[in-house]
Amino acid sequence: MTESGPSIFSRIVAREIPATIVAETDDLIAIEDINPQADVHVLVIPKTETYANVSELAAGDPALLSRLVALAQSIADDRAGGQYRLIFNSGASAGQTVFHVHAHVLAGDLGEATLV
Ligand code: D5M
Repeated sequence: MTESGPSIFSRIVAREIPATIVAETDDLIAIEDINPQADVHVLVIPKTETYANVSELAAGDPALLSRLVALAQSIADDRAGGQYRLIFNSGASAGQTVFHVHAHVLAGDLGEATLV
């Protein structure tokens, strides 16, 4: 929660705005990215918005980060033979636009995707 209210991902978790949900656990949600950059482009997101970026998550709840990676792997197992690229943008100048930690899972035909 910021001065502008819950993050867009918290609003998706709360079903306040629609998204294509591909997996959900007690503390994670995985959705199709609204602007896909590859064949498979899924966001894996802790339900809590406590952590703005992957470093905060790693420091604050490493077990949750580990579960996030495991969910990314299972999505890639299902959809891309287990091979994938995992990207965390950390900071606006690195391209982060949503300050609620999330991993981009890119897989399949990556095309020209080098950044997200
Ligand atoms: O990535 C933020 C990502 O979040 C970006 O790839 C678009 C995606 N996004 C933003 N809004 C939505 C909704 N409503 N559904 C699905 N995907 C969304 P970043 O690393 O912060 O640049």
